[in-house]
Amino acid sequence: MTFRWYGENVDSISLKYIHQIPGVEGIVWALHDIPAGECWPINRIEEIKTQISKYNLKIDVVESVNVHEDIKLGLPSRRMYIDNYKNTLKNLAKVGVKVVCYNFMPIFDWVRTDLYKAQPDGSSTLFYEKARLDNISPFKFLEHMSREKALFTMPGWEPERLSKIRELFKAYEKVKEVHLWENLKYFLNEVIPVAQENNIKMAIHPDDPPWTIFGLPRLITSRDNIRKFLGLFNNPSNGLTLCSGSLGACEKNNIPEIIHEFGNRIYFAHIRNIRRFENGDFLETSHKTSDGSLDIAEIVRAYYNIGYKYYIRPDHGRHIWDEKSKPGYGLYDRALGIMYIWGLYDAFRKVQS
Ligand code: CS2
Ligand code: MN
Repeated sequence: MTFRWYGENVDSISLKYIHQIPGVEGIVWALHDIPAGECWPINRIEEIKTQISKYNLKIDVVESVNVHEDIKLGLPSRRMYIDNYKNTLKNLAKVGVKVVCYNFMPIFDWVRTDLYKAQPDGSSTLFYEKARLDNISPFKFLEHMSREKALFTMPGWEPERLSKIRELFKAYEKVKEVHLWENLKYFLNEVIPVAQENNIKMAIHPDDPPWTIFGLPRLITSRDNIRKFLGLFNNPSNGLTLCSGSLGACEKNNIPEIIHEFGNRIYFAHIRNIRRFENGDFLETSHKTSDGSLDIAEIVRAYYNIGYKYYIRPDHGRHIWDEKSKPGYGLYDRALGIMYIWGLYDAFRKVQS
């Protein structure tokens, strides 16, 4: 079991607290201040290792090493950025990193319309209002997001990235879905052999939400597309981050079935529940099965049944007990999520023995 942490002086949660959550063995980390496309320096990587090891926690999983837009756009400058990517992987391997999560979403990482949507019980949570996004230009949407005032900058929403948004939209005008697949294949051909030589499993994160937004193409959205993705470079180092909340926003994505089909290529499991509404909206809920539309108990059972041996983390949580944190990344609700997952695991184990 692992827990995502944004780093000293950045995250509102200390390693000491994370260490106190039952059964957490590792930290999911990244050098968030290094812009996409640059090589991560070994001294910075070692510094994190020292901080985390003090608490007897492992550093096996990195989320994310972000892919530079020029790679997704297939521009000639991708060569340089791919070289940097490979060097980052080699540096990560030196300290024993085993899994690297990344995504291949154009321009935006995950998208929500509300970061702190008030709930009747006094908590708040992330919310996606479909109609609002369908009827707004990306530029108006960004103005709206800056009014939402994220307490802390979120990954994928860094100010320096946002300032380039107009240029990026122009550049993506010519990049259709088929081109994005080609550019992803090119990236995998280059990077997967280096990952394999360095004992690293690459784990792509699904698109969140798993459908086109602002006319930009999206690839990792469904079971069929996951199959296609794994076939682009058929190698054990080319794998998945299976994020239940991202894929599950689309009703036709049956998560337990996906786990059974691709289980041996899932190196990182994100467990999160969401409640889908008929109009296409969705709300992030507690992990409890009855609170959302996803059967988290069945999802955990699927991992249990395939004898899943890789890394799991609770994904986003709500903001409860007046905690102030990055959207989705508070301590309390994610810790509750962990205990729910452990409870299910232990129960399945008991029933089987
Ligand atoms: C998100 C993403 O759902 C999630 O896990 O928080 O920001 C995720 O970290 C990236 O898409 C991974 O590259
Ligand atoms: Mn996720």
